[in-house]
Amino acid sequence: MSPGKHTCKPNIPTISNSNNLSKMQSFHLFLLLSITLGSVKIGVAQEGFCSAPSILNADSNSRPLYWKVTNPTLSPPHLQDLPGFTRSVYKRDHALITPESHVFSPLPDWTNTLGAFLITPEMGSHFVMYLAKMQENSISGLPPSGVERLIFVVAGEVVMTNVSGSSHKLKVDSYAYLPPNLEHAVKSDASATLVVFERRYSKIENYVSHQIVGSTDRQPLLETPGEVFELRKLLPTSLDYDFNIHIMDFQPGEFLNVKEVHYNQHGLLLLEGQGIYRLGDSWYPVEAGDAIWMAPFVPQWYAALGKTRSRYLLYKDVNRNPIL
Ligand code: UGY
Ligand code: MN
Repeated sequence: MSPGKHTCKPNIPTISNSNNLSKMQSFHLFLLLSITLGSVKIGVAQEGFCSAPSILNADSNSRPLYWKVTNPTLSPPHLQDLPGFTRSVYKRDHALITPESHVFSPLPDWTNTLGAFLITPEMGSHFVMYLAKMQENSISGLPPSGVERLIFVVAGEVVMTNVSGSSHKLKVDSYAYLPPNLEHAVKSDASATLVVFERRYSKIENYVSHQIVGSTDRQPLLETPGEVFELRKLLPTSLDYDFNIHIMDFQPGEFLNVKEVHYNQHGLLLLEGQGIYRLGDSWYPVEAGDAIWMAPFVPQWYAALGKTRSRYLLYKDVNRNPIL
């Protein structure tokens, strides 16, 4: 049996006309029967009639960070030949968009870049979240006037330059926040994948946002009273910023203690690991590469499973009076 194959019940062959068997054939049959009966005995002894594929991935340690996001499992092996199968779901107050249903097309205003919009205002969100697959000699376009942008590198390497000439090399796990109307360009000489968030900046008097460049591993761990997950935030928590990106880590078996229901919206990209996401009354198995839209007030809860850390990146609107 090849590893990863799902099996149920041993397959016992039927014997049609045993009288006509040659000696050699009888010997082979004897061997086959011994092996088959042996496996029946093992099956009965273990009282496990079905076996499932191992969730352990032997070479997962040697892969680059966030490898799974750009090399997702398009469907589990036992469902690969099922026409039309997808785990994606689109409902009034949440959506799960899984990699086998991502649809890429040239990104307007960008060169040599394909984009897949995973969350857009048509769903009810006030922001967009998209994947941008940059190719050789690619260059970003600008967001519309008044719109702020955050890019996070999931694969490859890009260079971000702004109008004042400052230039930053951004590798996997690095990010840049660009305030509204700041002219900038993201360039790549080879293939690179970004997740991008954009929203119309919600301005309040006496506050203004600035360009931020950083990487997750340089962000401090924050207190999470009553929770066990590890939390980092990519942007300052000051009122200058109307959203933040949380990086949340769960060890297998850890889960959100609060069964959250709140006014904030979320856009989530699972960067590593797997688990169960509860959204409203639905419970979804999820894994790295999956994207989730959570509308305001959708009940939400996550439990990490599998053998490795779960890490997700989460857009959350903050610091603004909801009546604004
Ligand atoms: O901060 C949050 O709202 C976050 N804990 N939500 C979530 O993980 N679904
Ligand atoms: Mn939440």
